[in-house]
Amino acid sequence: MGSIHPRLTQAQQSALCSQLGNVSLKLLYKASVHGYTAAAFHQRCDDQGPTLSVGYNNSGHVFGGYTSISFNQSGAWGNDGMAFLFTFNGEPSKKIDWTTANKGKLMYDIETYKPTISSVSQIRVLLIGPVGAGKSSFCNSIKSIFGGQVIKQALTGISGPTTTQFLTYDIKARAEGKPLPIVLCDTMGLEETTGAGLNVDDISSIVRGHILDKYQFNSLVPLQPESRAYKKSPGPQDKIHCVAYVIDANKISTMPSKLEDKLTAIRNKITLLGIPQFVLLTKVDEACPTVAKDLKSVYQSLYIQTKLQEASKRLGVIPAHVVPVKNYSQEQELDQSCDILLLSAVNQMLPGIYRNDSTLDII
Ligand SMILES: Nc1nc2c(ncn2[C@@H]2O[C@H](COP(=O)(O)OP(=O)(O)OP(=O)(O)O)[C@@H](O)[C@H]2O)c(=O)[nH]1
Ligand SMILES: [Mg+2]
Repeated sequence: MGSIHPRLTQAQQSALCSQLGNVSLKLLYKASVHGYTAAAFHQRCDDQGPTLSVGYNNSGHVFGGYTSISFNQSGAWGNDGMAFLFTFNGEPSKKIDWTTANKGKLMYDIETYKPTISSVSQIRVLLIGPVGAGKSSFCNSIKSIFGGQVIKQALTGISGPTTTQFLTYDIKARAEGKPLPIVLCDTMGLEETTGAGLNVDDISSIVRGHILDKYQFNSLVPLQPESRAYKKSPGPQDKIHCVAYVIDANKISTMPSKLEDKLTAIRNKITLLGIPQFVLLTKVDEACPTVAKDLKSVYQSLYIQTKLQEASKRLGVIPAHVVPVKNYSQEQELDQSCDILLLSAVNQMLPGIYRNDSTLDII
């Protein structure tokens, strides 16, 4: 269209194109140039095939819709199974430094992190989420980064091994072989059906430090205080200091309501205990082909952005605490971008613990 250009940035255009398949965009109508009238709009946009409409407001929000059928003036309703709405919020997309130097810094920051809770040398992060979301893979991934090679300690798999025990992972920093000040606690996956998967009542016991490492979960009956496996007087080091909900980016929109109810019940308990909560949005590579090709585009992907927003709403966790990750799954070798995204996620959880320190005493 000569020298008339859309206001959409290149990144926003690529994000939209990544949802539409192999297409190129052509500007048909720009209200500020062609006139803010329905007649001017229809003159340029009718019968043009699939169309994207984009609006901009003064707060920097960009929003719009896609229709696969042409605009026309027949006045009749149209049916379009391909139509969708989208928004970009006004904040600039998060910038990550993807350099080797930053990877080193992120690792150093984690290794040297000092928990501010008295008598606690290691922060315990509890991973909770539906079956197959990537909890065990996240433990393996963080272990791999600090071990300098892909490690598969925790058993993972879609139809294969599923976690049935409470498993805590001490992670050694390669340099000195010292355990990191963060312990990842893996759990059994949540399931939609009542009486299947992790029993929600076990979560309070885990969080309060009553459940020991390697405890075999029973979906039907939560661990009872009379049981020998129940730690009667846990210390501050046994308690959970941070909760991360591990959610598959591909499944957030279709999450069954019963599963969402379980997550809401869990969140309400954790919130009452004053424990900081995060969401790790996994499998961003499977969710968006652009991200699969280049993980560095993760914060530019419109699709991932909408999934992050959706996860924040459904889980009731503030947007700043919802972070995208790609775990190691089939890979044989470490990848710097993958490491940096995972390390950024861990780093983001650490200062949160510091801010909420004062409320931890009431657990
Ligand atoms: N592509 C991709 N695959 C992933 C990612 N995270 C996990 N996976 C794969 O998803 C499957 C399930 O991962 P797990 O780590 O076993 O999931 P989980 O949450 O521990 O599952 P349960 O123990 O059954 O609750 C495995 O095949 C992983 O390789 C990811 O970020 N990207
Ligand atoms: Mg698992």
